Amino acid sequence: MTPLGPVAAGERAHLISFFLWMLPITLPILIGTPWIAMRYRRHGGKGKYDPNWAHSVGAEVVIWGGATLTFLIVGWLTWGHVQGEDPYKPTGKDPMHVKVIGSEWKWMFIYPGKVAAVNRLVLPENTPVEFDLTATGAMQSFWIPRLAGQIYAMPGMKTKMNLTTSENPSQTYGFNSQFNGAAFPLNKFEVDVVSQDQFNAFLQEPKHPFAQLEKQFKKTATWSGPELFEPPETGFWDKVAMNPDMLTDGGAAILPDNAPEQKQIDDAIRDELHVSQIQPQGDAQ
Ligand SMILES: [Cu+2]
Repeated sequence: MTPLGPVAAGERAHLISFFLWMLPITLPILIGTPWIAMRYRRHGGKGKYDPNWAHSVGAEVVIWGGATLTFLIVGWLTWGHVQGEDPYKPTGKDPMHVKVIGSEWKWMFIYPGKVAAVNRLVLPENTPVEFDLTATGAMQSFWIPRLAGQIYAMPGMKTKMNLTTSENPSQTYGFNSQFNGAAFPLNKFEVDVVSQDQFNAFLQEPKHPFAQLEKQFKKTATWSGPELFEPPETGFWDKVAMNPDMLTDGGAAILPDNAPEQKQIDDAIRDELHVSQIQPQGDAQ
């Protein structure tokens, strides 16, 4: 609830305004339900017993009129919200492009022609950014709560999300909010918003060959390799979007029982969640 950028700030403002505009409906229900139950209870109640009562024009007007008015207002606000915060609409002139590939259970970020990164998103401050999203394997949900989101990324499909980064350098995180298998809780990434100078330095950091990324990305469920790689050839992201299987070995989300990788994932999740033991697979029947 502490936004770092204008898109998240707008989302919070709308959440609060919807909450307030719904109060004329929710408050009378929350207060009226126990009050009526109390007043008209069978023993010791104060309400008049009137079994033949069936209709009141006044009550109808208040109930339906109030509800209609509220829905018109909330509907009108929603329309403005949808228009104003369309994730496909760039938040500024000439947004920076980052191409994203969500996979089980890691994220690839491609800065076209510059660098490819895994689980690390570095963005310059005060800059409009357009993410192009796709996925391999299971469906993913891309969310950077303090900046914007969330948008589903699906294999074989393309979508977009636009945001403006924080005015000053900041650090936050993004994650996959779609429950999708064993290592779902590990499916997070760092988000560093840095000055333009630091961003240029980031682009110059030493990189590993892209072929190594491609090979390891296919084979591992969670990522423990290096973070920065040479960028892939132009059009790589589009190729993956057309043919998501090229980046998975049949999908890692469903591991065979006793796969060696399962133990690695269990250990990593245990560390992350600070629990002492994870039930072996198959015990939960
Ligand atoms: Cu879809």
